[in-house]
Amino acid sequence: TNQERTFIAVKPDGVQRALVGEIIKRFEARGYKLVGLKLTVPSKALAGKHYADLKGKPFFNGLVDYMTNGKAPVVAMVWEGKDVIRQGRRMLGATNPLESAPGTIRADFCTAIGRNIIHGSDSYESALKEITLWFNENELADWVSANAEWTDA
Ligand code: DAT
Ligand code: MG
Repeated sequence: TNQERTFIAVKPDGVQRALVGEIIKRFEARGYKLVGLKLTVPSKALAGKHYADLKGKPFFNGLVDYMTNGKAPVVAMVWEGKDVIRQGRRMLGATNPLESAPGTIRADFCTAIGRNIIHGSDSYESALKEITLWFNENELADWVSANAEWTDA
């Protein structure tokens, strides 16, 4: 099924820059369903697991510090809907804002790869891993959107 879930997080710079509402608005307006939402300052262990594939990169320590130093929390979310993993990545835009297409979140709201305001899972396997890492099962809401018959045909 294409009814899938993805992990989306507004990073601390996105929270500081008051872009949480704008980002939620884009996913809601697209027709996606919010099933998980919380403010949290992740531990270094959590951030390290989240970015495990980047261990050894020169920017890894800076990345973990920026995510975990508590200057602002992360807004962790789970969104559900048709093709939401791939569509979510398209809505975010390329990792480097210099390469992000205009109209994407990163192109519209940021300039630096190291402060690119938002995370989105890049595959089904990543989404499953990240949702499990950031949320307990009882923090996810199973609910039927009244819009579903109009958005999901
Ligand atoms: P994405 O967040 O688009 O999945 P990624 O998984 O390759 O990109 O990297 C995770 C984050 O690490 C990215 O959003 C920002 C940071 N990052 C990646 N490459 C970087 C670089 N060359 N310099 C600084 N930060 C970088
Ligand atoms: Mg990634």
